[in-house]
Amino acid sequence: MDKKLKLEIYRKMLLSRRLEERIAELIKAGQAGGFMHPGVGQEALQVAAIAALRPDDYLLYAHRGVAYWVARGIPIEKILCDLAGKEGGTNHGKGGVMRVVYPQLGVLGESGTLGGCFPIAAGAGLSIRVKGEDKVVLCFFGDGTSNRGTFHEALNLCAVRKLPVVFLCENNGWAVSTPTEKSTAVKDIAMRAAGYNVPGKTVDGNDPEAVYDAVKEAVDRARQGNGPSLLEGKTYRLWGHWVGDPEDYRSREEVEKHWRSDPLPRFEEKLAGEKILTEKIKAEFEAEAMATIDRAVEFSRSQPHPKPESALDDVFA
Ligand SMILES: Cc1ncc(C[n+]2csc(CCOP(=O)(O)OP(=O)(O)O)c2C)c(N)n1
Repeated sequence: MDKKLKLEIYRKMLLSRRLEERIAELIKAGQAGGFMHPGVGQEALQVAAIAALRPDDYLLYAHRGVAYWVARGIPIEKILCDLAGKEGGTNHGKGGVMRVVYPQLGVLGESGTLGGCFPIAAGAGLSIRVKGEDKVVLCFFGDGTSNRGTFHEALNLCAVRKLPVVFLCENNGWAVSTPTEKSTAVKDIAMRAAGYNVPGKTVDGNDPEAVYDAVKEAVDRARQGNGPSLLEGKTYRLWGHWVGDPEDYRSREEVEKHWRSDPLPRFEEKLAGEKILTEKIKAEFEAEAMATIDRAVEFSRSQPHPKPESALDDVFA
C-alpha cells in the first residue's frame, strides 16, 4: 500500500466508526428503525478488502456494519435514508438498512437469509464468465454463515468452473451467542479451502495491510482466470450482535481484552509512527466525518417516507 491508500483506508475506517456511533444514538433515541448489526471492530477487514477491488467489480457484503458501503463510496445520506425508511435511500426506503443495493458500484446487496449470498456470488461469477468480462466478485460472510450448505455448494461450483469469486470470511468468534468452536469443526475457516482445491489463507483481520495484500492477491488471481479463493480475517465484534444486545453470553473481560486490539487506534498509531498521519490530518478527517454525518442526518430527516401506492414498484416477479 502506498501512503495515499493507507490514509484513504484510515479515513474510511474513521468515518465508518463515527457513522455507526451516530446510528446507534439515533436508534436508541427512537429516531431510526430497522435492525442494525454493528460492525465496530471489523472496519479494517471491510475497508481494506474493498480497497483491493476495481470500481466495476461486484460486492456482496455481510450483514454487519456500515464500513462496506462507506468503503465502496455509497453516499452517506442514502445509507441514513435506508435506515430511516425514507425515499432517498438506495432501496427507496422499503428495505431498511440490511437491503442497501447500489448497482452503479457493483453492490449487489446481501441476503437476510444468511447463506443466500453464496449462490448469488457464484451466479455473478458465472455471468462474468458468460459475458467474457474480467470483473471479480468479492463475497463477505460470517464464520457462522460458513456452516450453511450453500457455502459448500457455491465454493465447489466456483472451483470446478474456475469462476472469479473471492470468498472472504469475517471470523469474529461469535454467531449471535454461539462461539465459533461450538458450531464449527475446523479451527480456521480457510482450512476448508483444501476440500475444494482452492487457495485458502487466514490473516489478522484487524491489520488493514495484511488484509489488503491477501485480497489483492486473490482478486488478481481471479481476474487472470485462475478461479476462486477462500480467505479469512480473524477479528472480533466489539459491540453486541445488535444495538441493544444485553451480551449476557460473553464475559466483560473477553470483550475488554479485544478492545485492546481495536483496529482503529492500532492503525492510527502505525501511520503516526510512519509519519503518514499527523495530528492535523487526523483532526481534519474527524471534522470532515462529523460534518458529512450531520449533513446526511439532516437530509434523511427532510426526506418523505415512500408512498403506500409505490409498494409494488420494483417488484419484478
Ligand atoms: C438462515 C439464517 N439463519 C439464522 C439467521 C439469524 N441470524 C442473523 S445473524 C446470525 C449470526 C450469524 O453469525 P456469523 O455468520 O458468524 O456472522 P456475525 O453475526 O457474527 O457477523 C444469525 C444466526 C438468519 N438471518 N438466517
